[in-house]
Order: sequence, then C-alpha cells, then structure tokens
Amino acid sequence: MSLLLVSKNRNLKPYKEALLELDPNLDIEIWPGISKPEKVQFAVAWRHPANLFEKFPNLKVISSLGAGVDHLLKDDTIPESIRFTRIVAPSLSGQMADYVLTAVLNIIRKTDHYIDQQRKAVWKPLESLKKSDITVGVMGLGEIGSEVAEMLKKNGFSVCGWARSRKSIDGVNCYTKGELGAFLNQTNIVICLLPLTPETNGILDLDLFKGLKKPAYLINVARGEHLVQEDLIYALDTDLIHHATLDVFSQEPLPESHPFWGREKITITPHIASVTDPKESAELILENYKRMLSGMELLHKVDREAGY
Ligand code: NDP
Ligand code: OXD
Repeated sequence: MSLLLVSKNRNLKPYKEALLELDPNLDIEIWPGISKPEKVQFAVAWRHPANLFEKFPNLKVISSLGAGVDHLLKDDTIPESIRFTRIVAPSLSGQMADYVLTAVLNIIRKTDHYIDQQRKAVWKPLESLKKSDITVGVMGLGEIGSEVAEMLKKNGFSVCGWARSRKSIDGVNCYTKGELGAFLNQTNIVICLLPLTPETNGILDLDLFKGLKKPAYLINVARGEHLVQEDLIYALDTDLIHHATLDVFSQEPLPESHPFWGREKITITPHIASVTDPKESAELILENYKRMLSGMELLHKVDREAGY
C-alpha cells in the first residue's frame, strides 16, 4: 500500500518529510517518479497532470492539498467511485482572516493611495472611511468564510454573510442563496470565499457590482474564475468599484501582459492569502489514510454532486 503525492507547481518534499516524521514506515511516492502504481490507494493532489489518475487501478481516495477541490472536480477522467477529501485546518482559516483584515484595513485607511503619493513625494492627508460607515459582506460562510466573518466582527466592522443555507454567526447578518440582492444592498466591501462550482463560476460580474452599496470594493480570495475580468475593469473605470484586491486568477501565474498588472485600482498578490502548512496537513492526510485503510468514515469529504 502506498500514498502518492502529486503537484505540477508545489514542492512536495516538505509534505513527504512531515508525513514520514509522523510515521517512518509510510510508503510514499512523489509524482513523476512512481515505481509501483498498483500499490497506490490514496493520493494527495494539487494541480495534477491530465489523465494521471487513470494509471492507478487501486486508487480509492484523493485528498486535495488545499481547501479547494475544483482542480479535482474538473477532471472527468477520475472515476465516480473515487472519493475526494480536502484540507480543513485552523491555520488555513487563520491566515485567510489575517489577509482579509489587512486588505479591508488597507481599503479604509487608503494605504494604496499613500504608497502612490510617497512615490511622487506628495504630502496630502486623505479622508479615511469610517468603520461605522462600512459594511463588509462575506460570500461563502464555510470553514474559512465563517471565521473571516467572525474576525471582522471582532474587529469592529458591521458584517453580513451569504451562503447556500441559513447560517447563524453571532452578530453577523446572514443571508441565504435566494437573498443575494438583500445581501449586496447592505455590502460595501465584498469578499469572495465561495468554492468554484458551475453555480458560482462568473458570479462576480457587473450585475453583482451594480447591486453593492456604494462606495464599493472587491476582495477576491477564492478562485479567479469567480470573476468576470472585463466587468471588473469596466466597473473600476466607471467607479462602480473603487478598488479590487485579487489573490487568485483564472490563469496562474498571471501573465506579464495581463491588463490587471498596470491598474492603479487593483492590488495583486500571487495566490498566497492562505497556504497549507505541511505539518498540519500531514496529520490530516495520515488520519484519512488510516481511516481509508480501516474502512472508517473519512474526514472533510467532498460532495462531488454539490461541487464542494
Ligand atoms: P467550504 O466548502 O467550507 O464553504 C463553502 C461556502 O460557500 C459554504 O458556506 C457554502 O454554503 C457556500 N456556497 C457554496 N455554493 C454556494 C452557492 N451556489 N451560493 C451561495 N453559497 C454557496 O469552503 P472553505 O471555506 O473551506 O473554502 C472556500 C474557498 O476558498 C475554497 O473553495 C477555495 O477556492 C478558497 N481558498 C483560497 C485560498 C487562497 O489562498 N486564496 C486558500 C484556501 C481556500 P453552505 O454552507 O450552505 O453549503
Ligand atoms: C486552497 C488554495 O484551496 O490554496 O487551499 O487556494
């Protein structure tokens, strides 16, 4: 029995080391150097090569190496019988909460304007937005979004949230899927923390931007495909949206020629809002590996039908 680690863009050695530290007897293969594909029953994947999983006749479970599973779900060569799990970990939510709080504070304290003014040697105090005048809205109140909403509330913001089902989070105004309009009407700074599914693909479009309370701002930390890129540029040019903070893009790395790079009203980070920690993930992966081997219920299973 062996465990396979596969990624086209992540260094997997720290994950292998963390797993072996927990159990030195584990048999771990790292793609592409796989010696015995028939022994692989459990795989851990992040951006895997196309058709890879067809080569493992005894594969039973694939764990995403992150919170998102869209990279697995879009591969229709993976048989229905293979179960998917994902990483749900305190440090993933914690890092995301820090990133979002930083981005929200940068917006209300106009940090980008001051950075620009410094480059031009301009000394000009600007009026900050008051916390009391701003509502932050979180789209997606799952493992990460709910923690982000709670943390914003603790930091003195008015917070509302939107999810498929009704949520109850202390002090947070929660809306359900059919109440998107009411959620947007309340929201100045919208944060996307939805999973990427056929329903949420392209959800950050001109209609959504028009529905936001003004002044309006966007923070997208979920997936690039949530955003209709030309709608964002139009919304920024027409002041429907004042500023966008983007950590995720439909093409990563974002190509050098992409129009987002040159935009003053866009802040770009390279998909670093929240990154899985090898030690923390290794514990979860090993737990699920043992559960699979002993026929027990897996942790953090993905509903392949719902898409998250
Ligand atoms: P969860 O699966 O725990 O939560 C998803 C939330 O979205 C749930 O509240 C769910 O509602 C809601 N949702 C799903 N579909 C819809 C819909 N059609 N309409 C309204 N609400 C919907 O995900 P996580 O919190 O763990 O992660 C969220 C996403 O964050 C990931 O999928 C990933 O894309 C992104 N991410 C980005 C990172 C980065 O570094 N930029 C790092 C980690 C994650 P309900 O609760 O009712 O089911
Ligand atoms: C994740 C991510 O889904 O890094 O964990 O985006």
